[in-house]
Amino acid sequence: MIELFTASTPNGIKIPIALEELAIPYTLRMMPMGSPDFRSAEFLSINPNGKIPAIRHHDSGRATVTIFESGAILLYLADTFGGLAGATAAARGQTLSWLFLQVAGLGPMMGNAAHFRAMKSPDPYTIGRFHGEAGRYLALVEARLSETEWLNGEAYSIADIAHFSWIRSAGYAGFDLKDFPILEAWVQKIEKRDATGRALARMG
Ligand SMILES: N[C@@H](CCC(=O)N[C@@H](CS)C(=O)NCC(=O)O)C(=O)O
Repeated sequence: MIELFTASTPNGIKIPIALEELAIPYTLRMMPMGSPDFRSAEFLSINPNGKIPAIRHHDSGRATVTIFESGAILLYLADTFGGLAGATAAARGQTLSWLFLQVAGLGPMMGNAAHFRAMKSPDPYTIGRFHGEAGRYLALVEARLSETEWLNGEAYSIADIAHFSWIRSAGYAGFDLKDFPILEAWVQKIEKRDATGRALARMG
């Protein structure tokens, strides 16, 4: 059984989507932003960085496994339960490349673009820097998806799940997906997947 500590945020929804795709049973421990649970001794023992998502995997007969960082959790689930990481070496390489690009690049840039845009007196340089970089990443993913249906070039994977979770919320960072028609169609396609629907419904 997987115990998932999460919230309805772009990083937080990645994990239930992957769990539903892989048909892995899980219990939800919802942690609304600002909750004191983020600083609890129990949660810090799972993620010393005090951020969601994080998981505890209770596997009968084996030591309990704890994992934090959304990219690490996605990879753990794919490797442990099999699937969503590319069936060939080439596709796995592309899955890892696009997954790491999301967690280290597109995610932080979009998060900062949204954060600084929401300030009372936004600083034009800061906005330009983060909005510009986030837009560059969106264009990069759009260009990739103009060549291949899914990011790893083979099949739907944890790389698509990681990007989808952020790109569907691009409006918060000041983008309109109408300006990225290929991304918009790809987001709609992922939203229509049964597993995505079940995950988003459970997250509330
Ligand atoms: N690099 C981390 C980022 C995690 C993260 O920033 N989580 C946010 C929500 S999306 C959070 O827990 N914020 C609460 C806080 O910082 O107190 C990942 O990919 O898991």
